[in-house]
Amino acid sequence: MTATDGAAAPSAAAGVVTFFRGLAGVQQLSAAELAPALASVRDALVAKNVTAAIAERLCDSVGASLDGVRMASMTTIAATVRGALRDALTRLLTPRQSTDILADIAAKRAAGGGPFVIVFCGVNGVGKSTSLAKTAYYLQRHGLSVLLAACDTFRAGAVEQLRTHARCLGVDLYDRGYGRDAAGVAADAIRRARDTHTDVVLVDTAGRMQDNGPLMAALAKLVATNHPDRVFFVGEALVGNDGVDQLTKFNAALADHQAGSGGCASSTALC
Ligand SMILES: Nc1nc2c(ncn2[C@@H]2O[C@H](COP(=O)(O)OP(=O)(O)O)[C@@H](O)[C@H]2O)c(=O)[nH]1
Ligand SMILES: [Mg+2]
Repeated sequence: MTATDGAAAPSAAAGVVTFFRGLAGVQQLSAAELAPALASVRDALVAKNVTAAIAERLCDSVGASLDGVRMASMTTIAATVRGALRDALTRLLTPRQSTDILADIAAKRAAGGGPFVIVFCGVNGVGKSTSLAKTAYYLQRHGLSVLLAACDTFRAGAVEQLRTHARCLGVDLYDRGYGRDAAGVAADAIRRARDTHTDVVLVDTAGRMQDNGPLMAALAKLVATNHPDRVFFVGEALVGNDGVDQLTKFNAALADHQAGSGGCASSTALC
């Protein structure tokens, strides 16, 4: 983008408001009058690679906030649309599960519940092991002891990569080499952490494509048999809407396996 492009482009919020300009003379908004403007907003969001389902929910939410609102002037419309958009986005982006990992770890520790276990999953090469190492560093900085569990027992070099991270960070590593059942390695690592009173176990896993049934079942088994406190899905930001497909299928695979094994789906929802 050139400097001229940037100067000419309206801000994102102003851009959305322009779709509502036609309503300037309307005294009280109704669903029918809002429909064309909301349809334009939805099309603009989809054109900007926002998932259709999210664009739809956002517009429904904004529409519900504006329906019946009295409009004094264009200034009122602009402020009302911005407020409705902000509220709708806040509602959409507010996590349903606690994101205060430190508090959750402290709570489990206080209850004597054993090590807090986090599994990292995602497709191949997205940065699972790197994110795991960064998380270990973050937890260490907050005074927690950490064990890395080398449960990518498939990809050549995965164990050595994690060993290097562990050495650089000065944290313990549990590994049993390659070709092992990842669920069993994770179980042994968690046992080791319990015996050594380690606060957190970070479980590395092999990458897998969301459409690969057998590999997804192996991940689901690891999760269902080890009951981690969190499953972190690591995604590549640049893949756009494919990330939603990945996340949905990872979630479905874990939920299906838990339903089959009578497990509790909520404890392992992907974050
Ligand atoms: N640019 C960039 N590269 C990253 C990031 N995270 C990981 N990488 C690199 O991507 C490659 C794969 O990372 P890795 O953690 O091994 O991915 P995994 O296969 O999902 O475990 C490595 O070369 C990392 O250094 C990131 O956030 N940005
Ligand atoms: Mg890895």
